[in-house]
Amino acid sequence: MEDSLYEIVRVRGLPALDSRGRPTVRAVVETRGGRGYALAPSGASTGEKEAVELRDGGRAWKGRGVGLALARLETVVAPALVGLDSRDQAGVDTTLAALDGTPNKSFLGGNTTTAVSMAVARAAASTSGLPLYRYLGGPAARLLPTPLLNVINGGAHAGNPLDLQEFMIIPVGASSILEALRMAVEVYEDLKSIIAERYGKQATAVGDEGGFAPPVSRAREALDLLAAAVERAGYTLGRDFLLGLDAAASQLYRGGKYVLEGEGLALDRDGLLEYYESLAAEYPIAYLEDPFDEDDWEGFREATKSLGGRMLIVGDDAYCTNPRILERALREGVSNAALLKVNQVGTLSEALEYARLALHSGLRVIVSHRSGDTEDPFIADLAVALQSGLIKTGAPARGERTAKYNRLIEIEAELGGAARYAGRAPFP
Ligand code: 2PG
Ligand code: MG
Repeated sequence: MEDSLYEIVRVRGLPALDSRGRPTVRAVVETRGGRGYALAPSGASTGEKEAVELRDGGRAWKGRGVGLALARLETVVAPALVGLDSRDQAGVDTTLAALDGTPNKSFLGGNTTTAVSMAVARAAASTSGLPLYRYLGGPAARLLPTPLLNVINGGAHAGNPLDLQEFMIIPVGASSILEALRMAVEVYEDLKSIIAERYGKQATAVGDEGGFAPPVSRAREALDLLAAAVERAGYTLGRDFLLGLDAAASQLYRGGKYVLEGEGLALDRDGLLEYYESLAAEYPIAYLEDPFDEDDWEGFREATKSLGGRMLIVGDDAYCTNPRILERALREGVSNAALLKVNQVGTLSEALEYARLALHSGLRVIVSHRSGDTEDPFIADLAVALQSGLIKTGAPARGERTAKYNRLIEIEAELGGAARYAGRAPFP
């Protein structure tokens, strides 16, 4: 195919709404021979070292407008990218970082750079005629990730008093992504019935990621609900399903203590580790994300030492998808898994570098959505491309979450007999 077809000829931005109704950036990139778009997602429990979103302030959109981000996309980014080869992702992303000129993408906005960077990859894929997962992942990309489905929401994502942010079911006993989703949906439906029976129908409203937000305050009550739902759906906990938690513990850390208001506890590092150990003794928890404050790497290390043999200890806010932070963490042996969110670092190339560093050091990588997300299914293709075997993208409900699951179903069908499902393999 002619090289010139890959040349970027036009870069545009448009405002869009995310799943919380807040404005975000859509980028559209045209090459001579194709076209790609992407939308930037947006977090609520953000890490300190994340790429910063550029927001207008003022009264319109309650201060969250993206007018300035779109203006810079048009006047600064577009003229610099036109003429570049869309396949040169690293070159494009280096240009974006140079144009931005800040350590945290605050001039262009991480929302701008993320959308543009992902749209460039899609434009190149579309020009090549390859599906995105194959363009990014090559001929070996055929592993469908095991989903971590957040079906009970707490913390910053819900209005209930639950301290921990996410309670996930993990359908490891399935043999395909479609079967995994069927099993998860059956449990999700039974979970809804059980919540309605125990707490009333008004308790079945959902939180930001499509999980239920029942009026429970203790982690054990939430885990009991999951166990009951798995059983009622006819599955065996520990065999068909494992469980996962995102403590998002930076949100709990106040004045040197981890304050679990719902539990009525204020714990030091050792106390919090004991709390996790006692939960792990009672439930088949195979995944624990951000168990300590993002700067409390000693806590992470101790959790990995004590629990890492039977579960993934995952750095999210602790690493912010930043390859430089991860390099340091790898030297210090902080965790055995790393979460990946492109918009935490602001370009696809940096996220890919982060994934390579982690995977080559034997860490598991989980490709993740944000609590404010969109109908863009980019991360489904990315998870298949990385062959990381794990994706975290919320409950099997709400369009911005199902967009990813539906894309995985589509990829699995396209691969046909060549498709593999990760299942239990990514877990210790
Ligand atoms: C997390 C994410 C996604 P947020 O903490 O892992 O589930 O939440 O996007 O709010 O940072
Ligand atoms: Mg997290």
